[in-house]
Amino acid sequence: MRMDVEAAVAGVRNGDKRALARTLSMIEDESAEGRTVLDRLYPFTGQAYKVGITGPPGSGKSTLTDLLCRLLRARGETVGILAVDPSSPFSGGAILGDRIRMQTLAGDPGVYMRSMASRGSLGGLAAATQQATEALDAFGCHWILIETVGVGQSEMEVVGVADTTLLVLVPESGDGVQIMKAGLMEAGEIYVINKYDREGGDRIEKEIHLLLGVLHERMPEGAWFPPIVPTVGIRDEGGEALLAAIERHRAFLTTDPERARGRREERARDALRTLLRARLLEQAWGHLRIEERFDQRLPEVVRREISPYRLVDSLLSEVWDRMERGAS
Ligand SMILES: Nc1nc2c(ncn2[C@@H]2O[C@H](COP(=O)(O)OP(=O)(O)OP(=O)(O)O)[C@@H](O)[C@H]2O)c(=O)[nH]1
Ligand SMILES: [Mg+2]
Repeated sequence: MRMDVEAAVAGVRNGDKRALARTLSMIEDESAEGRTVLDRLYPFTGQAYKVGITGPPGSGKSTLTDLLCRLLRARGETVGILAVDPSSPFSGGAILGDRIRMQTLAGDPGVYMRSMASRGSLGGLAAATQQATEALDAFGCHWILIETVGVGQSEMEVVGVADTTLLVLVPESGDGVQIMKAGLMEAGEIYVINKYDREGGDRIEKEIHLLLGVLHERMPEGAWFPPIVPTVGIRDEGGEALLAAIERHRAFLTTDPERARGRREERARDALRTLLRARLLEQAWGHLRIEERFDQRLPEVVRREISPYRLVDSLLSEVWDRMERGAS
């Protein structure tokens, strides 16, 4: 085991894609080796810039990820791509399709691509994504693009790992009120209206602009005003403008030292909290066999012999008891 860890650390540092793949698998498996590798790699992280790409299914996230990747490669930058699917415990058809479509990129030594699915993991996909970006960072990727399908809470947590988040909408995403209701508005630092070749792009652009104006008024002085970038992903249109918007946001975050420091702190706090939460759940649920006890005692609740509130208290005290005993 020890050897595995050493080999993985050295391999990742030396740009060996096989070692990186092995490390990412360890992370997905939530293994102790994976954490040791990450611990050793940590001093070499902090260089990559992370961009989250989220939005409703089929809005063009993969198309734009691919486009951004090609533009970055043309500048000589290296790119890591994580395709994350919170909704499915398996790598879904869409991601698989993307993989085939993106094979042109896969042959490029400056690109590393990986899809990640939740596998029903309690530890949380956000934590696994966070860790995966750290491995890619230590591997030397200049940019990490994190594509996530969907727009729910877990997707937001996944893209929360990113420095800049793109919210990809399309003319069919509905009117402003629908977008508001879907909880989409607070999500992005950059709004992309993809499929601008279709009817209604200018309409949705105006509505989003108005909504952003209203939201911005409630923000503190000097807050970032999210730009709206129209794109036609399938025709490679708008990619440069999108990259320029990302660079502007990056500059916004990094040029003011005070803001940059605050941001780093916030990031570290988020990362720690995500990890801690994931580990707590994993330990309580997994190692301490709470699930077995849960199943054993469920019938008591069904028969109304005990209330769920009392049962939860009782299960938790069992967990703490066992943890204490395990620790001593
Ligand atoms: N008309 C039009 N079609 C586009 C555009 N961009 C992407 N598409 C098409 O829209 C479909 C979905 O694109 P993807 O990039 O796979 O979308 P996605 O958001 O990654 O999809 P999921 O990962 O399944 O949620 C594909 O058939 C694309 O060819 C665009 O600008 N205009
Ligand atoms: Mg996709």
